[in-house]
Amino acid sequence: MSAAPSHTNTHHYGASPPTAFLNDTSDLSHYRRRSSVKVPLPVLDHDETALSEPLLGVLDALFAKYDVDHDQSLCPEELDAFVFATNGQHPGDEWLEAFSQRFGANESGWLTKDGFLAFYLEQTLGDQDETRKDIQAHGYDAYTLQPAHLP
Ligand SMILES: [Ca+2]
Repeated sequence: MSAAPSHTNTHHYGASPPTAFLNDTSDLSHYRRRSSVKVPLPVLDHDETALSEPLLGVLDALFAKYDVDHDQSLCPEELDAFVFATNGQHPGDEWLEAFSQRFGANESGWLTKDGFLAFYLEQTLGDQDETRKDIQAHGYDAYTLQPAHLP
């Protein structure tokens, strides 16, 4: 009994958190209505069997960008440039050829756009985040699927 009995002031703290929580929630819903807030877009369609329209738009643009000679295919040099920009690696000619043959190649053995999209469908079905990371590496927002420099 060396210390005097403490006052009960501390018990009043219990009243604060619920109020603060309610305020936070209403702030958040207000924030969501602002146009500047990022809305995640799906990378797969509703059935989760095909790539979503927004992702197809991004992949179209990327394929066109790396198809430097506009022959509707990525030759080993073009594909290598794409892979390097995506993950910082040069996988080598053998890998590039096998990749193109596996997903879709033209008579020259070069990756077609269908092949490019087939790869992204397979990867996205297996790991959606991997595809979001890929497009982020190319300057797109991983969640809005928009060019990252746009507001
Ligand atoms: Ca080409």
